[in-house]
Amino acid sequence: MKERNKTLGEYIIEKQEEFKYSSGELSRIINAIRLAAKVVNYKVNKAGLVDIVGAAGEQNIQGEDQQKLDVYANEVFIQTLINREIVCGIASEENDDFITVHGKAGDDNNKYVVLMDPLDGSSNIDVNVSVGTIFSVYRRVTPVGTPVTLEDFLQPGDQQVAAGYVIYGTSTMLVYTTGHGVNGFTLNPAIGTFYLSHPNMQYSADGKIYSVNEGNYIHFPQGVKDYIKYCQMEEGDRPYTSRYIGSLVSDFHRNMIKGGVYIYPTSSKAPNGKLRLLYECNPMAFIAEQAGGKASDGYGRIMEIKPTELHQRVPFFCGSKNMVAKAEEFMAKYK
Ligand code: P6P
Repeated sequence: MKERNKTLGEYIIEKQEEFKYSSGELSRIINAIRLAAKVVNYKVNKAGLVDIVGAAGEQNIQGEDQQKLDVYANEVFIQTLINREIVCGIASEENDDFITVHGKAGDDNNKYVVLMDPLDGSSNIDVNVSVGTIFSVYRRVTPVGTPVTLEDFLQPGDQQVAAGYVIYGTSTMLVYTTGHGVNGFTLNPAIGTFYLSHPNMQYSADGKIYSVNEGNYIHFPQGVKDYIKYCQMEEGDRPYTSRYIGSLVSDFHRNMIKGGVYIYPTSSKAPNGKLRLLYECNPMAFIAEQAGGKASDGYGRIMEIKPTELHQRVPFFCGSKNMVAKAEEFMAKYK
């Protein structure tokens, strides 16, 4: 079968033996995410038609208004994963604490934990801008058969066994890695099937797009200010183009296809940055590195950071490796 016409289901079966600890459970996690993505996609695409947009009136641990779709997507992904009897624990941006998942027999024999941002960029929903789901998968580190603990979630990003995102955009795509490269699957909504449309996705070493919210410029560290001015300078292949959607998944996805760098730095308003290490930066970093890109906190590799809290925030520089390296050069001057 031609590579590009392969369905996600066929691809998962074909690559089964490549999955670390190939016991079939990781495949079942990807399959669960595939199903949940289709269910959420249906709702996201209808958002403008039914009374599901607009804040749910509550706030999540981040102190952000919960859009109704946030709540809905969170419930769909959590329930789908629980129903598949494959994970022992789930952490979500929308939940203050992690969820312990017991098997049907009340056992804790499942070996994986999933961390996710069920609907990232949800503030864009009301203005019809693409949003995304981000997920990260680890093998538990505490003994199988015992209740999952916080330790199972606070693992460095380089321990991930799988990571990916769903982008609900002009088309809906599932892009993921299990440590053997990055592949993108596009949903054919007419039949509800994901097809391999972007095999072996790669970040170019260089690019001409920088993505940062320049409205915060005066609050940025001097190294970031210097890098932005470097991007704007008339020299060589510069000035670069500034593109910022305000949706991490969308900016990341465009930069992976076209070449570019995404930066969410610390600022006087966000002393640790805004993005969360466990379910935004680490999964996107895993994908970036698997695609030949680079992911840094401005000084060192994101995936080597030892997490201390479930919802901790870190500064995030991610994309074409030479662009991230250049930004790190500017940051190093003021370390
Ligand atoms: P700002 C969405 O809330 C998000 O977490 C990312 O998806 C996005 O890149 C960023 O925050 C946008 O934040 O402060 O620039 O609006």
